[in-house]
Amino acid sequence: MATEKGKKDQKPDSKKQEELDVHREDGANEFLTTNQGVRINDNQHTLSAGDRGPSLLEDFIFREKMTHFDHERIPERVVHPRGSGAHGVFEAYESMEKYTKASFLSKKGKKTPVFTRFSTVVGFRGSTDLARDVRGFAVKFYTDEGNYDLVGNNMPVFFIQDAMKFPDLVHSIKPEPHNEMPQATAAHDTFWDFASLMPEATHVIMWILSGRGIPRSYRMMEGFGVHTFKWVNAKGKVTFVKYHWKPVLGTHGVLWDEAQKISGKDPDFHRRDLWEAIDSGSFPEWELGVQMVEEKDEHKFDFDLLDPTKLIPEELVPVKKIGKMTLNRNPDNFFSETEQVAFHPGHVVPGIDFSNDPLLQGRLFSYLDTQLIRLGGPNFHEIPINRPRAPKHNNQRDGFMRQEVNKGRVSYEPNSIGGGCPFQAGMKDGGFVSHAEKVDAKKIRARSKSFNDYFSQASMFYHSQTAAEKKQIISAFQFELGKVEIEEIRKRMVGLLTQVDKDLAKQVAEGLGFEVPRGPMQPVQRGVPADADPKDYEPVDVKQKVKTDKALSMDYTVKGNISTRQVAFLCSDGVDEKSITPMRAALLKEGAVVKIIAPHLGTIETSAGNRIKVDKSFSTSGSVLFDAIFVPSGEKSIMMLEKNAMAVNFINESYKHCKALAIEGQATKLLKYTYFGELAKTNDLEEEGVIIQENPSKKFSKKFIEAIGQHRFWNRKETENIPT
Ligand code: HDE
Repeated sequence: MATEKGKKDQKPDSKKQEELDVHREDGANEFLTTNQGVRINDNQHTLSAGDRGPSLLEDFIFREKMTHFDHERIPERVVHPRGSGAHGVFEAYESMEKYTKASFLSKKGKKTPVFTRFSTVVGFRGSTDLARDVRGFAVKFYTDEGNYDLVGNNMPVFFIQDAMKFPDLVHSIKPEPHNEMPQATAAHDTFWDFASLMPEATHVIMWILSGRGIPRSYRMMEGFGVHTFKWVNAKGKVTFVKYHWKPVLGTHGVLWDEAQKISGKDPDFHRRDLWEAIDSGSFPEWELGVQMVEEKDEHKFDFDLLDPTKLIPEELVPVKKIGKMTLNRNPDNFFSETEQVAFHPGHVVPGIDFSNDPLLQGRLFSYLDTQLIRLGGPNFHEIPINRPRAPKHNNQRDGFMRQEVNKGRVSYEPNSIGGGCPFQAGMKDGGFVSHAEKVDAKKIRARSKSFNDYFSQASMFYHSQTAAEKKQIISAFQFELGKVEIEEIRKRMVGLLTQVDKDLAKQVAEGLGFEVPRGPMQPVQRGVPADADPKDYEPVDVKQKVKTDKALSMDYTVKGNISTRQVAFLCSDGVDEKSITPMRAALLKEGAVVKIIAPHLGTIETSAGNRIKVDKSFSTSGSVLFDAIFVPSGEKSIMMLEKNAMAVNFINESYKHCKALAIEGQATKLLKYTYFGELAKTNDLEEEGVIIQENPSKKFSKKFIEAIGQHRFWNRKETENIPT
């Protein structure tokens, strides 16, 4: 629940917020009424013939209440049903007028209200946040020239090259149709069957099976527009752009073992994390960046700019940061705002246009179409969260749930009765004009051969990862393919992996208990049109100029900021205040969140006889919900913790998951119960983020803070063998 304090910290400072205020409803200090405004006297009983008799049909109050309830649900999104949203503001760093006439990017310091929704793709609305999946990253800019939606993902490439394949992709990855299993995962036969027959999916699969597929937080993910878009300036000059959102807190992921446990402990982990960060005034921020390519350079790359399975390596075209988005207000109502918000890549403003990416072109149809069923008709743009801030006038009329009351006799154009209004806008008045691209072509169903390089960027991605990241990808493949029942599919997929990296394929195969299939790849029965020559669809091996790109590794990300990092203090009665107090103060100063975890809720008594509040008991918490763990000193407290299996498990599991640990004073006695206690006797584990301190020292908290700032110590050895 939002605290009163938190609410006040949130900043309803935009025009869009003022507009939403008109629609906000608050029942505080008001009478309960029907939808017609009639005050209700008894909300406990239906109207009946006597106190033991049948209910009466005339009970309009009951019927209205129940009918509304019966109709509460709307269809969830066909993809991306589970998500979380927040309001915020985008501020431009400088004028981009040279490249685009979009007004929200035209002036340094210009602020534009936004609503952003993050999502998983596959799981239903009630599924877990920590599924291994792509994350949606959709931003609606309420610009003064109309709404602009940048509907992206947390990965810069997609599974397929042509929109025609989207329903097949989604059918394969969703729960299987006969028994609706499994939930929120790609780890089943139909997805890997499809993927192993669609070599173009290999690149995005590498991303999903890396830490990007299991983010630490929505606030710690990158976002990408995926497709190449066009920017058009006032003179009509085109620049191709790729969009990037870079999180100020860095890009971080969790381990798969952790993700699975979080899904049990707190399936709302990402939703809660976003909500609490905003609620506490630690507003998440992302910088918007663009990679710009001049129109004349469209064909200068080893890949096709129109191919959504390819990225432009940052080594080739650097990302220019052009603004910052800050999310500073939680929604008041999940359904009204987060559920009803309707994004559409076709919501563009003058200065922004589409490339001919065949996936993007298909999306331009799908998003409007899907809202018609999801939100029940053509007037979804009138729902408050979807309304543009820019004035809206046209001759569209009627339809289910129309709210606008259009005045006058005229709903057509041209007209003389209405004085020709509303007018078409010339370019100087901000009228949208599509980029006049010359197209002279035959009407065909085909794909350019420049799209046929399926593996070189998948290899580039894999080769850009650190050793620890590669290890995670290998075990992710072993898990995902290990869930596949049909062996032929596993083998076919490993066959594809040989094209990415021979060693990767070998190690994955080892985990699956077979040898890498020898010889030429089995013929891939991938989608080849009936009368086409399969040779035209053979993968081509393009030697990319860029073999590795450090921007592709999460290890290369921003580190050192511990703001909002969750730190568990493991305590019991008798904990030493002199140990807790300075550590807590030092962490809070850096913006971290401290939680006292103890064997029971309520309070515990410190060695000095004071009582401190317990935030969570061991049974309602778990190490996987934290970034770092501190075990403070205190003889009695430690004696109780060493007998508590959950406390010892908390420490071992944090070590296993490569988290920063600080152990002080008498707490070092606990080391003998841990899996790294022996190691700590002979090795200095500080380099690996384990800070052990027998006697109090000022440097202690500093070292711990530095360790938390590293996010994780992925190189910690032999952690897989720790049983938890
Ligand atoms: Fe989507 N996608 N998509 N998608 N997509 C939807 O629209 C679709 C694609 C993305 O928080 C749907 O309103 C097609 C790429 C996000 O509300 C639907 C194709 C990217 C969201 C749809 C794609 C995305 C959606 C379902 C291939 C990254 C959630 C509900 C041609 C650039 C938006 C809805 C939100 C949602 C169709 C591929 C991102 C059915 C046909 C590529 C973030 O219209």
